[in-house]
Amino acid sequence: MPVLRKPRPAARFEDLPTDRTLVMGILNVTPDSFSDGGQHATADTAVAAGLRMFYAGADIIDVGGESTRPGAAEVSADEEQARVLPVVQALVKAGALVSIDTTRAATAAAALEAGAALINDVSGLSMEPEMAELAARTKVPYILTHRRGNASTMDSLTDYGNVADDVAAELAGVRDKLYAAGVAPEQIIVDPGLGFSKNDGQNWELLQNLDVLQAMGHKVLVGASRKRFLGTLLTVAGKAATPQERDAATAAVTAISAFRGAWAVRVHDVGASLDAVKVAARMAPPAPGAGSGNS
Ligand code: PMM
Repeated sequence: MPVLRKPRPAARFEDLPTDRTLVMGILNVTPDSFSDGGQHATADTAVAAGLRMFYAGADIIDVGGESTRPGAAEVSADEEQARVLPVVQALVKAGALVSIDTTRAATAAAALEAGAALINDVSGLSMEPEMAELAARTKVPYILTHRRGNASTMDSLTDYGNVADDVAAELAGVRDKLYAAGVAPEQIIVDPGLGFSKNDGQNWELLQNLDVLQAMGHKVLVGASRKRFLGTLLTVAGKAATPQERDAATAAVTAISAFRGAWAVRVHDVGASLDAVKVAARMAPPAPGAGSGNS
């Protein structure tokens, strides 16, 4: 007799833990992302990698089908959707909570249809303003990432006065467009967009001043994983650390971001960041009035 497995209930955003920073695992289904490109070039290998992250404890799996690295080649919407949709479907079926990393409203809509629960738009609404209507209509959380220009121009758009203040002000400007389209404040998650139109020093300054973003009143997501500024920091004998050599530094950024109250971190190495998050949660000062538990 065939063994009938009970279908897993779909994961829900509302059920995510609230007593610690969340860990979002990165799943790039692309041939050319800067650190894991080519590893998950087919749906099967991508699903397997996503499941590994899910079983390692990732709270959210962020699936993307177009590389966002500076100067990356554009893929068509059809190609992007052919890459991500089977992966989203399979991970949702396995019980994972999935976000869709795309700058295209049509891809986001198709991924939501396939079961994704969050929109992660690294363009900060600058590519397709229809994203705002989609978020308003579907009421799903929308990750608003700071970026100037596009993948080809962003590296040259790094003129800021005070980078944290400027990023917060520019995000607030886009947020107003989201509000005007009918998106609710609690749907919005803000992200400083580390590495997107920021130089190394500006990335550090943003991490040092996360409170400026937190003061906007939204959840804050930090995406530092394996980024170039970590490679530069870890330079040995004039050679920057490779992306794969940046995971311990990424976990250190996770610990500090979590300690400072980030809502989530977006990382490649889920296990290391989960451990870091647990350390930070244990070290955080107890809420006023909370007992020691030993009495
Ligand atoms: N970085 C990348 C892609 N998507 N999404 C958000 N919200 N924040 C980020 O910092 C971010 C992102 C680029 O890194 P990858 O190639 O490792 O995915």
